[in-house]
Amino acid sequence: MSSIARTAGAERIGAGEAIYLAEQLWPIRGQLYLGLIGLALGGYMGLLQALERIGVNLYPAHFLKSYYQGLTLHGVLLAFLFTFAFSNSFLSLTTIRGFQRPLASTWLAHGAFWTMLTGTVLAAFAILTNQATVLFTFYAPLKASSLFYLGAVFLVLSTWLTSANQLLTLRAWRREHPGEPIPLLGFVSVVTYLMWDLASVGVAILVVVFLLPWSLGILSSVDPQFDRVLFWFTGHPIVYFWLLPAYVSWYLMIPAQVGGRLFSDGLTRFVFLLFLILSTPTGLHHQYTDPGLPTVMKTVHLFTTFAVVYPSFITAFTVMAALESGGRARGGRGLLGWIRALPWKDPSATAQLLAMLVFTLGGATGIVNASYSVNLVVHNTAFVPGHFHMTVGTAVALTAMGICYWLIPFLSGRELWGRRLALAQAWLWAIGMLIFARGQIAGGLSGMPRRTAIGDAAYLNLFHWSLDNWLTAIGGVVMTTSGLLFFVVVIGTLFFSRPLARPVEIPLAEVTHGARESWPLFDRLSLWFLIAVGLAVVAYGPVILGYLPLNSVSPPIKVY
Ligand code: HAS
Ligand code: CU1
Repeated sequence: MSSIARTAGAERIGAGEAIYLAEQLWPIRGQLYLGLIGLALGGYMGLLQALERIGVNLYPAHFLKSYYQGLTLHGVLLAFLFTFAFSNSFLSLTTIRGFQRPLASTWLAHGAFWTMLTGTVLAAFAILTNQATVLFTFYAPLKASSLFYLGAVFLVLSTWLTSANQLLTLRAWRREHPGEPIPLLGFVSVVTYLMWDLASVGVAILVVVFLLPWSLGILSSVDPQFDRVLFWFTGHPIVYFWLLPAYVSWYLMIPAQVGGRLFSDGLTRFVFLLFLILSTPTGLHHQYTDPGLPTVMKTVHLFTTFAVVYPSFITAFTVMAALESGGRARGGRGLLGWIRALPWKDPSATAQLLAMLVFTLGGATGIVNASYSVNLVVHNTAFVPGHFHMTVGTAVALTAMGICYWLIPFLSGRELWGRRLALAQAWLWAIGMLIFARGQIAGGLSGMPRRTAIGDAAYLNLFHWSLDNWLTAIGGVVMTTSGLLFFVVVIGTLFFSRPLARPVEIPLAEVTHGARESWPLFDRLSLWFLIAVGLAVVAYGPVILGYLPLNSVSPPIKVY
């Protein structure tokens, strides 16, 4: 009842349900648009990097002192600002829709926006004034200005406030619905953030206990190796914090958008719980080549990494089943006819279908990375950016753009402007990305290092990377064109489009095997969280205990 009482004065958009309070919608909108600004600027830096590959150096023309300044901007704006802000915005909305009630705290919703903005301003200021050329992994002993680390603190804080708000909303919902299964959309939204709450502890300790005091001169030196352990404690599961909002859409929204059904409520819960418990105890797969860490524990993390691939395999089959049911309901016949029958004229669905297709390759290259012995060949080569542009750069980013094609009309009350442009945008992104990834992956396999201004490298002529670099550059230009189209559509929708004739609804799938067939055990979230903590302790306890005492010998270094 309280939710109904609280809806007085609500802004009536979407399905016309007054669960979306105007004062809660503005921080949701604000974070979405802030994230998109990050996407625009960060993406633009990508163009400079791609062109650098063929010897076109545009950095001075953009008042950037070095390739590394641009690359830091690229990584931080895209991997932290865009992803976090989009996630906070989208999963706050799905929390409201899932629980069919407003968020428990408007204060926390506003807090999430303001901390996100503060973090962005601090980190962007540090990078733009060339005080932070440490890339998005900010490995010590590379040192940035304290403003950069403070910015990171605020960005993470913003995600924690969002999570706290979700948990309070879940508690309020439980009081109102004793004994009922948690609504699936609410469940996946909350579990995504629970996973991240645990995962982010590593980087929180790293920044607050070590890097921030070090950058302020309170600590004179740090232990770079130990810092890497803390970084990768968060650094692997962060990729699932980026990915799971896309999975929320693939599981719960795309089936509705293609006219199909989600296969199983219980299986969906199970997949998200597997991510909760298995995402964190895997970080050493980023450190296979690091000295000073026990091989046995690297091998343990190898196995957990392969375990966390499993929920993505389930996802591939489940989502495919939903797509097939949609394609057949739309008249698709035969073995593959259902694929043609999918709504390829709908830019929102098409963008996400293409994101899934590219993710098949992104996932496969992840399995290559994860294989200990093969990793020794590809580690620190251009193969790795090849991998992660097909995952975060496409599965996540292109899905987010696809979501925006209904979300922005939903939030702004205006029709999507330029549907054909949006459709072209989706295809260009996927095609550009495949060309780009082909360049990076082939280059990486023939030894091209990552994070290097290759166009300027003295040894460039000793290698046969010319085709790889050209493909990277061409792919980058095609993606930039796609990015430009995306923002043309967004701006067209916000400023030049008609008000919606009919309200847009948040697409929500029907489920073949519903909540009644799921297990109540899945809803005991504190139990699952404890299991996740337990596994993280088992996977990291021996690594950390065996490592101590710290070897804090490294003074700060600023190279660029
Ligand atoms: Fe990764 C490095 C292993 C997934 C991102 N990864 C990175 C880095 C980033 C990143 C940013 O083990 C670089 C970090 C740095 O700066 O150093 N990754 C994996 C594995 C997976 C994986 C095993 N990565 C991701 C995701 C990311 C991401 C997701 C972002 C969102 N990654 C590694 C390793 C490294 C690494 C090593 C370190 C490398 C090194 O040496 O430095 C798995 O989770 C992947 C599982 C995914 C699948 C794909 C399932 C497919 C689906 C689509 C189905 C398609 C359908 C379409 C339904 C198995 C779900 C049908 C459509 C029709 C139209 C019919
Ligand atoms: Cu990883």
